[in-house]
Amino acid sequence: MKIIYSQKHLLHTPPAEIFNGNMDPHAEVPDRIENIRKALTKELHLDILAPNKFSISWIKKLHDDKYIKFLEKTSKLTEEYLYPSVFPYDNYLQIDNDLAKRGLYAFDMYTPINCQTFKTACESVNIALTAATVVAEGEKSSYALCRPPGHHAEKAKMGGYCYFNNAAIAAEYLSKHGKVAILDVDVHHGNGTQSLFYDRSDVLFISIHADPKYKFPYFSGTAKEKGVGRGLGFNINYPLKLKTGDLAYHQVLLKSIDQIKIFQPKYLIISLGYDTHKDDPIGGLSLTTSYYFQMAKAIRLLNLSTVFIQEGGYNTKILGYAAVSFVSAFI
Ligand code: Q9C
Ligand code: ZN
Repeated sequence: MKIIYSQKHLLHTPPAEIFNGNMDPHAEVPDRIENIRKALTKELHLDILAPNKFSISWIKKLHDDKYIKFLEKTSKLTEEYLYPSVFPYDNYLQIDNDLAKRGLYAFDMYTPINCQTFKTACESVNIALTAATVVAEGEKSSYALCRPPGHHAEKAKMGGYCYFNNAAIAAEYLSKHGKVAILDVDVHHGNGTQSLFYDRSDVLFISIHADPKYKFPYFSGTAKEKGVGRGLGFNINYPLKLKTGDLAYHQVLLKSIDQIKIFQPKYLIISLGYDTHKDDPIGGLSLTTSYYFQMAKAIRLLNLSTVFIQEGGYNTKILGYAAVSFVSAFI
């Protein structure tokens, strides 16, 4: 398995997320990816590959032009992180005020922008696309150590610590070569990925997550969301009760795997979050470290060309162990 990593993510250091009027310390810290990288290289002796550069046109295939320009322009402004305060609600209006745009292109106050944001978000996409090309060229699997994460990012909105949707862009790239299934096992619903493929039948999206009635992103992730038009039936959500443990989780995973088999994709993308762990500070489910080995083993039995894309996971003490447990089943 090839691991794709770039140290540019170290420049991405959002200081705080604004929750209910409070500045809480930001959970999405550089140590997350550093700990995973160190564990995979030291314990499993896996090689690290640097990402290639890809044209911005790959991001433009799924994200709105004006949103991309806004992010690029705002990223030039300041070292201080900028947060939205006002959320314009008629997005067909011509909005010229930059402060208003901050809220137009965001759905929460957890995802601030500074002079490093555009660069690091683009590099995160480069990592995902490199992992996709490695697999398209014949490698059985690859693991993209993406940061910032991506699965909450929508066509024209950032949120949930995500700016560009790394997994969705990798899926779009691979879908030129064949059908793609995306299995999202981050503890949060992948609202961004869902919305980007909601009307498509060539990309299957399945998400297993903590019930959005109680957990972020709150506004999406119910079992009723099944896709529209040609995409009807190609979007599947499994919201789980809080504190769901290994055994109950595994039943749902096996069901998802059966649905992927029926779809017969050429490629599989796993949006991989270790925030399903029982000791994650924001997650809500109760998986054990050793369960990640079982999870990966079941996924491996599909015998598909597979790209792992790092999403969440916020307990920096367990991330290295969780990643080693997961990846051990794939090598
Ligand atoms: N006050 C990903 O896992 N909500 N994003 C935190 C704590 C934000 C998670 C609430 C969760 C975003 C990629
Ligand atoms: Zn998450």
